[in-house]
Amino acid sequence: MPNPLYDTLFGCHAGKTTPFLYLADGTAMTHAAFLATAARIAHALTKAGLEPGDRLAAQVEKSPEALALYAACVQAGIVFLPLNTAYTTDELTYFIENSGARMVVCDAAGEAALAPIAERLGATLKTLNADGGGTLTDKADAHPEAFPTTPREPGDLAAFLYTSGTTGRSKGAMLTQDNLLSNALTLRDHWRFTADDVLLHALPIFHTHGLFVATNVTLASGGAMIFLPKFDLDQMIALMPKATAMMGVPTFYTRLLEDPRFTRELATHMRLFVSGSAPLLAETHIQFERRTGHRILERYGMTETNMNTSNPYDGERRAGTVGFPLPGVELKITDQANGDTLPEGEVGQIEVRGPNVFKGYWQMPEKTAAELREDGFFITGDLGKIDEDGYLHIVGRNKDLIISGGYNIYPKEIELVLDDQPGVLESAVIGVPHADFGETVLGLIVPEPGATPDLDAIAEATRTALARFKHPRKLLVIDSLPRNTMGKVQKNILRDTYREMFTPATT
Ligand code: MCA
Ligand code: AMP
Repeated sequence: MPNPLYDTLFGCHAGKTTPFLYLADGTAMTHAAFLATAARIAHALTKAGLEPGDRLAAQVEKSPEALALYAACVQAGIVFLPLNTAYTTDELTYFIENSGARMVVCDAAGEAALAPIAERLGATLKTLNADGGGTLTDKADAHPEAFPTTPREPGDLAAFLYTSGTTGRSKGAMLTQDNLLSNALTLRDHWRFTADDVLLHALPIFHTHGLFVATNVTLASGGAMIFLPKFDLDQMIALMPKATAMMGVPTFYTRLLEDPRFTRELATHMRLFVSGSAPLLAETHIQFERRTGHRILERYGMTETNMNTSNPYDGERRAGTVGFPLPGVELKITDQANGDTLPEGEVGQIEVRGPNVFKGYWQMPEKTAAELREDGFFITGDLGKIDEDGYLHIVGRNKDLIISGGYNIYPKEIELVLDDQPGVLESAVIGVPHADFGETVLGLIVPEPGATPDLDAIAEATRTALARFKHPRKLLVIDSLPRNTMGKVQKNILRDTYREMFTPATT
């Protein structure tokens, strides 16, 4: 009985002693060793009582074992729910509760804080540390290195990824086996990945970019990854000559360009640089080509859809655009008012349909209905236009979203915390340009009449409630928020007023 995602990405490498992961300590892990680790973990999961369709929430550091946990879930038919390592206990509680996770895997350092929550919610708690040890893998070592793969249908769920919303409540995007598999195969072919490729992997593996794009594409091609715990400029420079491809958020590219050691020679062995998750400035694209002779290939995707469009591999990679719809993906620009398709060149909302588009938001039928049309088109919330040559330009967002260093931040979530603080009447959180992160978070606070809010105490409250990357880099007290005649806060005016606050970057 088949399990298409496991069979195509993992099972096909059974018995291969080819390198899969090159690690920062100079060692390598073969495909066979990786699969054996995954199989042992799959045994540990099923022994702990997990069944196909159960959710497993993992907040773990990047390591071969963390990746093997993903493979184990796919092999055992368990829905994998990776979580940003920066999330606070408050944030984690929501994800565990909302997803109904039956197992939570965390670093030993987080165990004490999560234990009462896991117990209250009836989830088993296991640990997996950055060095691969922990209660999950210690037990797993005793298990056989083969696991009978659980059969799955293409429409069965493979993963949940949480994405925030304009109301501040995160939504669990349900991704099926086929969503992940179809996209991995399309990207592999489109970007010409083969078993000869070595991908320089410095992205986190708890988001689409690092897990379902970079990793799945490498697995689908039989290639290898230089698997770094995180982006570290010195390591990137030292290891790039051993790689053939890199995928990164724009911050990776601006940081590389700032370093004089990053030269044309360093990139001669590379055949492809891919950028996504946030807009790549045309200026960065041009500077990169001047320095290296390579044109970065920019693509566009979302948690709910994986990848939708890509610049061409062979044709012109056009700066400031995200290219064309991928094979199998339909894309249209529509009128926000009535959903009608707009003529070429006009700006409207971007809608996509294809095998990559998710199944809906977990237990949120109204939110699903609001964004996923009955005919299968997903309303992305991005605004764009298609130029006369067919390239898609993303010109803005129809959603209140900040993207900082490739991480999405929904202002509403932060405003809810700020509004709750003593002396605060109301607040507005905006994204302002930042040289390193692209955008960063600015919090504007309107005090209650006669009150003087304690900004240090407010900053402390955000630290407890929200992951570090969401913290406002600065809090400012202002008299009032600009509003339109409907009473809606005019964030565009605030963004214009404060646009130079962090440029050039000082924080
Ligand atoms: C770290 N910090 C951040 C960010 N990252 N603050 C805001 N935005 C961030 N992205 C905090 C750190 O906790 C630290 O706080 C301070 O900022 C400076 O950290 P630094 O050492 O400079 O950062 P870093 O550790 O080098 O990380 C920067 C990074 C990283 C390499 C850009 O954020 C990263 O790997 N981003 C990739 C995100 C990603 O994979 N996105 C894909 C989502 P303190 O000073 O207090 O300690 S998937 C997606 O969007 C869709 C589907 C798609 O199309 O791909
Ligand atoms: P996420 O919630 O992580 O799925 O983020 C998806 C959002 O990131 C998209 O809706 C876009 O707003 C943005 N995004 C992803 N890739 C690009 C890109 N190449 N250019 C501009 N925005 C992008």
